[in-house]
Amino acid sequence: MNTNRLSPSIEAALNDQMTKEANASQIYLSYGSWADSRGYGGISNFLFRHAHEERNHMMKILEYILKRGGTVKIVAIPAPPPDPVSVNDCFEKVFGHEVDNTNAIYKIVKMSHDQEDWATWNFMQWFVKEQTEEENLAISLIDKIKIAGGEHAKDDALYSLDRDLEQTPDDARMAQDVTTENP
Ligand code: OFO
Repeated sequence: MNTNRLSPSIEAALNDQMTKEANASQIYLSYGSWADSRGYGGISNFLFRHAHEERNHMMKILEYILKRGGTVKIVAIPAPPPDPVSVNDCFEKVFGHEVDNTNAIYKIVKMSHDQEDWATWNFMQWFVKEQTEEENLAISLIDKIKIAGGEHAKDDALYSLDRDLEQTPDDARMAQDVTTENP
């Protein structure tokens, strides 16, 4: 009896997404190592924590495929892109990677909607929310570097930014959580 509750195309898309999350984790690891080697311990700490989060996203998808009776395929993870050339470039690249990942998530949401696979649609909603948070966080990084001077940020501004990021929480505040008492 076939107990696989995933269609072949959704199973394949989820497996691909699992690899994308693993790839995102490697990218954060690689950028974090770059930041540390340039003396930005706070930025690197922030990126390493994020690498860990991406790994957890990969596990969530792996577990979901198994729970739906599907087959997990572990494949090679593509190498991360070349190192950023500056902190500004690093944050812009982080934003770009998050947007790419959001688009990949949306494709699975659409696919599950089209195939009326409501379990997968429902499961993917967690990722839709998570990507909104992560894009939010990446936008706030770009805002911070803009204030520090963008590509022309001076050492003292980068020093404060680095210290600030060490304390930055991993989760961004969502618009839907805001109230008039707590704007
Ligand atoms: Fe997996 O959340 Fe970012 O990419």
